[in-house]
Amino acid sequence: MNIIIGHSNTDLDCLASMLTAQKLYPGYEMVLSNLLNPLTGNVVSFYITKLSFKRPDDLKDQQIDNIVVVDTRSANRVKEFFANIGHVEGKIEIFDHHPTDGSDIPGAQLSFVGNGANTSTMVLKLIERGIKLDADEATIALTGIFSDTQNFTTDSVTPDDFKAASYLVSQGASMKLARFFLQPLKNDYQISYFHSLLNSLDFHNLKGHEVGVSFMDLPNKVNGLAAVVEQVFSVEKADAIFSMFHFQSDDSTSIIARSRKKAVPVNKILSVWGGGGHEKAASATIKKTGDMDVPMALKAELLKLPPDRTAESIMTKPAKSIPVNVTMEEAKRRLLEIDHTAAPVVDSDDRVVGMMGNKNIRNAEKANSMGSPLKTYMNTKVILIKASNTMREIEKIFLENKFNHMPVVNDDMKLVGIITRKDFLKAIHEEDELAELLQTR
Ligand SMILES: [Mn+2]
Repeated sequence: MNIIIGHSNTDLDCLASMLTAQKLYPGYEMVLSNLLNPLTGNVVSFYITKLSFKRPDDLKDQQIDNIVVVDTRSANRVKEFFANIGHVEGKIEIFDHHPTDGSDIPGAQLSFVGNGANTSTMVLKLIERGIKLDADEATIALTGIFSDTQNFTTDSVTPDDFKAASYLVSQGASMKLARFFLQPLKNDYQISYFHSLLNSLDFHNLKGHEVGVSFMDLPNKVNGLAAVVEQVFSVEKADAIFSMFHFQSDDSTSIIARSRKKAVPVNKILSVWGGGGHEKAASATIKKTGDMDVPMALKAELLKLPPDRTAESIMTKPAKSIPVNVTMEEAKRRLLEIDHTAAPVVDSDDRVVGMMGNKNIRNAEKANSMGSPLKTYMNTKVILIKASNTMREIEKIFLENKFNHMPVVNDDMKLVGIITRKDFLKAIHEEDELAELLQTR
């Protein structure tokens, strides 16, 4: 028997990768994990008459010739299949878009393409070979791409993800159905947990990272909590959230975490409890909670994070300024030299007392009073950023004020730098690269 497998806790990209792999490898049997994520469970149940799967148990005592593995290269994530497989006669081929977790399946031939969704890579192969899909297959594949790329908004998205999606739409993929399958909370109890979770989140600013933390004590285990956490995360703007669920029935505690910031890698943080996942989504289970104060232990882990960037690390320094005691004529000359549309005005102690911009100069020119003191024309309303302000705080300052140039001051209120909106956006854009630097330090 030739088989196609994906990772345990099968997600939509994995399911779609299996389905598209079967178009490339006709006659191969899809073997489905015993553990499906809730969205995958829904798709499988709606298409149960169309899709046929073997289960890991069906592999027992079977001769397995060739294996195609999709959406994972990790031996840890395919254990439930290989536990039932003896000697593999033929070859093992892997199609994956994840970096290695250090436990690559041995003896396999790896094809790694770093698209946002693994399904995209498979679909491109279908395009290459002129293989068509029916509307249902195209819909499932598109759902997989939407899901892993978070509707084409993850950093990992490539032009090929769009190319694959475009092909799937041409094959009749239904947006209506894709939307329906991606609707995460299908059960009433999930909606109710969604509201409780939203209300129980506590926000902490930990070294500049905004982290939401919740703890719920539940009598019994519940399915679909990850989807609830995901949904809460999508409406909250925290950098990361950690939702702890204690189940009284067996005294276990699950921690489900989501992050949108590379400097807060949830998989690394949860790895102390043997958690799995990736930087942006991970979970861990503490089997016997006992006397352990899980929220405290989690906070201790979070405090090990490197601090977020501050105004000091993203500002332009030294800030060029204009002394307050000059004339408008001189102010104009200085501003030209500074080559910005505005600059801070400082007193003899380097304290910011106002802002001088092109507009102020034009006003003085119109009034024909370039000889008058700068003071008469400068903007006295100044918004200051403190050198210690975090990215979050800077963001808030920019959102609440319309100025483009924000002087940065130290604890003594002396001018030390300047941040423009462009500087801030550039810093956001470069966040990931900087986060990597911070972590390797
Ligand atoms: Mn994937």
